[in-house]
Amino acid sequence: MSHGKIIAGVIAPHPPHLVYAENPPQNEPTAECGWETLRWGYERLRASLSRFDYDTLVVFSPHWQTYVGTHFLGVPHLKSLSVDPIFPNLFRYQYDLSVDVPLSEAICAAGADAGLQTKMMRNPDFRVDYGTIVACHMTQPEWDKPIVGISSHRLTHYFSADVMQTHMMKLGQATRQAIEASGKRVVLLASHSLSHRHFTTEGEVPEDMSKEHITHHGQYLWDMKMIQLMKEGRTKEIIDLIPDFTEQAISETDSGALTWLLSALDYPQRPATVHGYGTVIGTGNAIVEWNMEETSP
Ligand code: 2X7
Ligand code: FE2
Repeated sequence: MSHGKIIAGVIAPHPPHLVYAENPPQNEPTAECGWETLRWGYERLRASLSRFDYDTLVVFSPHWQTYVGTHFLGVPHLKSLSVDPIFPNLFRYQYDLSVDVPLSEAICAAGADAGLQTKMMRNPDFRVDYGTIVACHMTQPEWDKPIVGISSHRLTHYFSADVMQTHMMKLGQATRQAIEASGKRVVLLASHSLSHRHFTTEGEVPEDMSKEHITHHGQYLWDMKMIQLMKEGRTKEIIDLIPDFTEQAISETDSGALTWLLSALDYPQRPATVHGYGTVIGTGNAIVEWNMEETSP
């Protein structure tokens, strides 16, 4: 069977602050407001995706960190409490989610065929990380679609960003091939921030937006450079810049999420839609969509 398709690829940032400020029933802490430019960006993303049918969300998370290979969620149903270890005051979220295990297994096997170390995660008591949950919640708060969860193999830290990129390009290609063979229509989420230097202290009222700004102007310049390339469809240049961006802006691209996404989309030259940009505790975050169903200009 074929005709499977990636209908869109999205950079879907995961600061827990965004879920906190939305006040969904699953999250225990409550907020008055906050980070609206990003939350409204997610509203625009949801409106854009709602124009198309799809079966599964495939999400790559920097906060599911694995040191031997890439792991995939492999349990059909996962339900528990997810707590952000740095911001337990903001994120204590009761999740209840379904996993598209057949697609997860297919991507895992395609990665292994491409020479990567891959493994299915079969522990029914596994705690799903907040990077997965926040990106999925903000994209599809109804949780009415199954997900595939992909870990971040910490290659940048063991080796270098260049080694990470060679592996994640293969994983992206394997992801695309497995999706095409599955017959499913899929949205990919690369769950990550752009520049990632954050403040080391938090104000008394976390959602006090008078305190929110980028940590350092150099980070902002990097974020704007990368976003401009996305808007112009210059994705191969983004790949070339990821090692420097990762080092100089301490970007969460160290996780491999963006390299995986661009490779899975086959380095799209169509302009990306930037639904929103904003800072969260000093980090730079953008919601960016490459919609593959729209006719390219
Ligand atoms: O994981 C994160 C992040 N990437 C950015 C900002 C704040 C918290 O958590
Ligand atoms: Fe993060």
